[in-house]
This record gives sequence, structure tokens and C-alpha cells, in this order.
Amino acid sequence: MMDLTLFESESRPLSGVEYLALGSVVLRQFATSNEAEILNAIKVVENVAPFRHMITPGGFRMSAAMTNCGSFGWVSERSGYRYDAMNRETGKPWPPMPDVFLKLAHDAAAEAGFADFIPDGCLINCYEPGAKLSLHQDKDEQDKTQPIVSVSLGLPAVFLFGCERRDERPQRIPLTHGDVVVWGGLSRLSYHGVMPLKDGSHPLTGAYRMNLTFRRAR
Ligand code: MD6
Ligand code: FE
Repeated sequence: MMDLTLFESESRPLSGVEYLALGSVVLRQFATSNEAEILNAIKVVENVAPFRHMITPGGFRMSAAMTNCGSFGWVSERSGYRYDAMNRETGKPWPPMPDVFLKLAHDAAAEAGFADFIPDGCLINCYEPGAKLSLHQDKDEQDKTQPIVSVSLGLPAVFLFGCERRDERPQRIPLTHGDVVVWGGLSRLSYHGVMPLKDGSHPLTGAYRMNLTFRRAR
């Protein structure tokens, strides 16, 4: 992994930028300075749109619990994956994207070289020990020139990233609280996933890992 910290401006000395592949980077600790505000915003969202375990088209219960905010929420059901403006569990639209989320996603994308990223959806994943995410591509979004911005909070996880085909060996990237991964450009359709979460306790999230995945769906 090439370390690009030498090229950083002095205005952001805390965020190390690590190159993953063409079009993708890890911004170490990019979200840490706003952690309290971000975690409060998640509480506000989940009060309106509670976390739930969605069912995959293959009939499996996803091990991470999920909810959404913004104009479009990503949902998985027996009938398939889709973006939906309504939360069918509550019969209401998804709660609005908190300003702190919008700014975080926009600024992280800009830092990674994707100017003017305005997400219209944020999928929030809540992992407990043992929960995982199998290798997959994010391909339900219309405009593949827009990147994906993924924010990790709480317990550490090993992120699998970087193969163009599902049967290739992915990179294993340890992610800790505050790290942000941005992928787009030539790696926009890279397969990625999350290894089963290890037991642990984090001072801010307890026995959970939270992940915010920002997308431009439409
Ligand atoms: C993560 N999540 O939790 C990454 N993609 O670190 C994803 O990549 C993801 O949770 C598509 C649908 C749901 C997800
Ligand atoms: Fe994904």
C-alpha cells in the first residue's frame, strides 16, 4: 500500500491517505473529529427508521442490521435489491440526511479526488460480533461516475476490497473507528465485503460496528 501522507496539505495533518487501487483510497481517521455529532445523528435516524435485518433475494437474513436516510434508501427483499423513497416498514419516507453526514461524505469524496459529490442516500449498517457482509458489487446506482463513501465507526473490522471478479483474492484492509473508504472511477465496481466482526467493546458504540455507506442513487 503506498502511503500518500507526504503529499498532504498541512491543514489536515491527522488524516493519512492510503492508496488502495485506481480510484480508491482509505482516509484514516477522517471522521473522528465529528464522531459525537455523527453518532447522535444516527440515533435521530434510527428513532424514525429502526434498524432491521433485511432478507436477501436468495432468502437469507442479512447479519448486519440496516436502516437508511436521505431521499433514497437501499433495500433488499425476496424480490431483489432496489432504492426506494419510502420505508415500507413504517410507511413513511426515510428521514432526511443530517447535515453532518452530507458534509462528511462530500469532503471525503473531494479529498479522494471526486469533486461535488452530493449523496442522495445513506445506508447505515449495524454489525454485532459475528456479523459479516459477503463479497458483492454496488451496482444498483444509476450514475457509476459517482463514488461510494464508506465511514467506519466503533469496533474494528477487516474490509475486503479490490477484486474485479468474485473469485479473485481481495485485499484485507483493517478499518478502525473514524476511517473512511472512498471508491470510484476504475474501481467503482470492485467486489468488496466485511469479514465476520470480532468480539470487543468500543468506548463510543459498545459491542457494535456502525458503517455509513453514502451513494448517489439517482
Ligand atoms: C460496510 N457495506 O459495511 C460496507 N454494500 O463496511 C457495503 O458495502 C454494502 O452494507 C451494499 C449494500 C449493503 C452494504
Ligand atoms: Fe457494498
